[in-house]
Amino acid sequence: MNRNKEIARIFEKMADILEFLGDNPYRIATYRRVANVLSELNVDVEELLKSGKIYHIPGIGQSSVEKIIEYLRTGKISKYEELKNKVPEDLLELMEVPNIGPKTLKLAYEKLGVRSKDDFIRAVRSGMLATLPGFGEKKLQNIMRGIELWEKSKERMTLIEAFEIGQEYLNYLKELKGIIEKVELAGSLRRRKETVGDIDILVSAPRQNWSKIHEHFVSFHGVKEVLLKGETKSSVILENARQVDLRTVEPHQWGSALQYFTGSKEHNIRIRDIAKSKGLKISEYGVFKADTDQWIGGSSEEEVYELIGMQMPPPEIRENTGEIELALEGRLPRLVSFQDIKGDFHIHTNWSDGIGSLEEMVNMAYQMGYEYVVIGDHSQSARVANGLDVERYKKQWKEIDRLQKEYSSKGFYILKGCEVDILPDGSLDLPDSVLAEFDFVVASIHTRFSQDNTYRILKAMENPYVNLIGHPTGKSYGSRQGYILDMEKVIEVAKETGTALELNTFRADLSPEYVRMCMAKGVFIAIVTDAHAPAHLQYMHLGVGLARRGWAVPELVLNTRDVKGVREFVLRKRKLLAAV
Ligand code: DGT
Ligand code: CA
Ligand code: CA
Ligand code: ZN
Repeated sequence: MNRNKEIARIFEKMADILEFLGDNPYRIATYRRVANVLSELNVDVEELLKSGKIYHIPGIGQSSVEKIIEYLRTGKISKYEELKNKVPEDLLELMEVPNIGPKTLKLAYEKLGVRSKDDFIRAVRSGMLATLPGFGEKKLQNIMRGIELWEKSKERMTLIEAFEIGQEYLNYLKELKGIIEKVELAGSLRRRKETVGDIDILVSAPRQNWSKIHEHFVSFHGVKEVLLKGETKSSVILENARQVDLRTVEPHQWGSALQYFTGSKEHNIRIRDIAKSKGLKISEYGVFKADTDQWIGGSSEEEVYELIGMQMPPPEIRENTGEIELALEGRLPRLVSFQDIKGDFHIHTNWSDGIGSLEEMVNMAYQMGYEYVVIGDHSQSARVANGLDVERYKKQWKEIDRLQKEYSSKGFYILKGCEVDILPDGSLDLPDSVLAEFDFVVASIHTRFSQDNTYRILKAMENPYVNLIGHPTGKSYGSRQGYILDMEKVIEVAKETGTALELNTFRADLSPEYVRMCMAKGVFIAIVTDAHAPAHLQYMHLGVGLARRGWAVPELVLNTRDVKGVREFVLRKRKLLAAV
């Protein structure tokens, strides 16, 4: 594993502490230089030590080399441990905040008695800091803003937010046509994790173009702060406090770098071990023979995996949760992909709380390349969402019939559906006689989460007309806690009753673990966008990624069925529960 980054960070920290302590400026500069050199190196520092080349690198002196050796041997640098004890931990953390340097903290420490993060924030807010020389209005504002950004940047963003920033950045980098060769999102965003820490982007290009690329990268319109601008790596914080990292590699390193920076870390650790056991060595720079260091490949990701004798697991399942074993045996399942998706089961129009008209939403679904869409406006008890009563549903059906005439010739179907509320006692917000007239029914809990939700959902599933349980867990991207629910029981009864469970792209509420449970038990999931505007329908791409993280196979994803197959699914349940 490449340790350069970790070691660089420690040297940076040591420099910060020395500066805080008012140490010799020469020594501080030395540490900062080592940190810079290390993070810029495109060779593993362990390699440099082995070959002795480290002694020839300008900027890294003898005593720094000794510290590096110590770190590689013991995982610690004693000088750093010693220095850390001289500064309150809180202040050490604050030094990482943009616009707050060790010098500022030193002043605050000495003149105002600031000993903790809270002390410092108080000193800023109360105007105490402003009494010190050199702290004008502008500087104080920057410090406050720095704290806010820093606190926010410690939160993870939702996949949707990360994806939108990532796409915008990709398009921006693609303006460098002829200068860059390939560009791709990496890290947890490429793995479609439901929350993303920072956004990682990888670019391949001939080395002579790199500085131009990094210059362009840090000049993106939304950049608030450039954390690092180097030859191989740059890092920025955007106005919205999100961090984006860029790496540049040479074209022949593309595959191994993409493999490395996609992660997950747990997956990569296993991959390295497997390579080792075959006398190979994998790094972001390629696949090498372990004994001779001869480069044997890595220009494509497929090649990396092929060279160590395994199938390439899709990025979404690279979590070391069983994919490696199956890939070694050549038995990875085929996961659902966007091309398999024939429709969306849960979208809203401006008849309830959507902002798109029926026509606009249907048109967008058609543009997605689907064969059908289910209109799923809220039922009457959802008053804040302008839910529909029976009269209005009937009116809407007329509209749908009219619109269907236009779309029939295009082979596109608009299915009459609803998102019916599951009431506190588990009954539904519409009578069976009305539910029976819908083509497809989604039932969801929207209120009174303190009730027995397992009971409510089981009861809803026992209704012959309910085909899909909407956002079954009530959770939202890890931010809103789900309600208390016995999911195993829900999955069991879904199977018994022929009901599907929803993977809702707007909330990412069905976790990969639950999707895997559904797959294991033979329970259908439906990937839905819960779109409230036409543009939301495109989140199906992310929904498919979330489903793939749960190893969803096309056979158990309801959206892969054509309209006939969907009608069969509906009819099967009605027959099963003796409603026809
Ligand atoms: P995040 O940003 O917290 O959502 O998660 P990731 O997976 O995007 O992690 P990040 O941004 O720290 O690094 C991106 C990828 O680079 C990560 O998935 C694997 C690789 N990587 C980065 N640093 C290390 C490391 O120290 N060891 C290993 N094995 N891999 C690393
Ligand atoms: Ca990341
Ligand atoms: Ca990163
Ligand atoms: Zn909904």
